[in-house]
Amino acid sequence: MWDDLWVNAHLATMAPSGASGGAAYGAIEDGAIGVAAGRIAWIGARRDLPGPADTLASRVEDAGGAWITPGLVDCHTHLVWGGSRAQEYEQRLGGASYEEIARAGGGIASTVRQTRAADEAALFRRATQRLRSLLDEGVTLVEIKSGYGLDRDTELRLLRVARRLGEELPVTVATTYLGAHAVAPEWRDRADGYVDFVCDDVLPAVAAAGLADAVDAYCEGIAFSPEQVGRVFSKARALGLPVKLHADQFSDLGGAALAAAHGALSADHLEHTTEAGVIAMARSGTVAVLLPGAFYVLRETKLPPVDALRRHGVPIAIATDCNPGSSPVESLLTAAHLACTLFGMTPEEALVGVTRHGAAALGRAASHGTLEVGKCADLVLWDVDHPRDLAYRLGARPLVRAVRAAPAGP
Ligand code: DI6
Ligand code: FE
Repeated sequence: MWDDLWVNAHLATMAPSGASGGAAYGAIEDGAIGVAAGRIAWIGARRDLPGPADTLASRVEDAGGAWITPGLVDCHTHLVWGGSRAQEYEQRLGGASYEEIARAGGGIASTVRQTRAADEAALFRRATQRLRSLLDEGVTLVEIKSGYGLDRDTELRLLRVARRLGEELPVTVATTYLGAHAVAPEWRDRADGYVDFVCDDVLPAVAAAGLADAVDAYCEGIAFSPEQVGRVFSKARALGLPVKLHADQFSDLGGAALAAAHGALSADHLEHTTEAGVIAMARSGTVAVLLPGAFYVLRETKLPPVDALRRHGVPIAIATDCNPGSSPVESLLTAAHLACTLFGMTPEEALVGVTRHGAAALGRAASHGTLEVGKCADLVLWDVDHPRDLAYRLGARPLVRAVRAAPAGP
């Protein structure tokens, strides 16, 4: 009756309750998973299977005693860009700050120049290499933002590359249009005009082409004001696109509350978010996406309000923020480890952050992020003693196999 039946495995379902009865990590020791048409049809303890294994499925898969988790979710990346900013890393190590470099025409503007000069094939090739690093660690759902083209044609090119990555590699890609990342060079000193261009020219084209699943913006002193972000968000929502925000990374501009006021899927970074911002996020159901890779690489010291997020019940996701400037991080398990070591999250919180809450940050909680009946059968097999090892070990390669489902329909 099923296509596949996985046995000889321990399951970290990452579901808050359900088949595990609320155990830590949603764990089911000596579990079994039945898969039909790419979705989980049955999950539970092996002893509760409704019959002998070989009568239940066309194929019985022996997991060899592995722990199985849901496919990992990297819910914040900028994977597609041209060129390199390694020399800015050297400048920062020599004492220059990220903001100084940005204000002097480096930073995002430097990657924009290099990205515009790259053709689609070159962009695809380099992004494929980065994406493979993530897939080798069990990522099966990844968000990819544009934002290094800024003009209409290059932004559309980046989003097309992102869509193609999802077609040609075994991963589900959620695309995000991030036109309000920096003021495009041709709009220098005319930020409001650039925001009009984003709203009136690029956003409608992106929406009409079906190239974006969401819209993001960068709210910061070196980027866009809350008022400018509000205009982008209003237009995005009028076009039926959900929004998310780079919020309160270097300063508190009220980004978390702004995101919440627009019903954002997520507000990301949040180092400088106040309790009032956290409360607003709790009310709107906005996920907090913490990005410890950027915090680490920029050697930041102001910690995000993890305790307040916990107290107010805001779901916390963890992502790589893979980008050429602040977070050249191509490992989601490293981000999970850093979330524990730098932000004081528990290994279980970190693993929830790269599964269930990552899926929620992408509006895909119904299909991804946990091992539960009805969800995509994206399964990752790990050679670990316990799921906590995934956040504890740094630089390990414990993946045995990632199995990505390709279910018919949404
Ligand atoms: N995400 C971003 O988009 C910016 N910072 C961040 O954490 C800028 C990334 C860059 O420097 O290219
Ligand atoms: Fe980012």
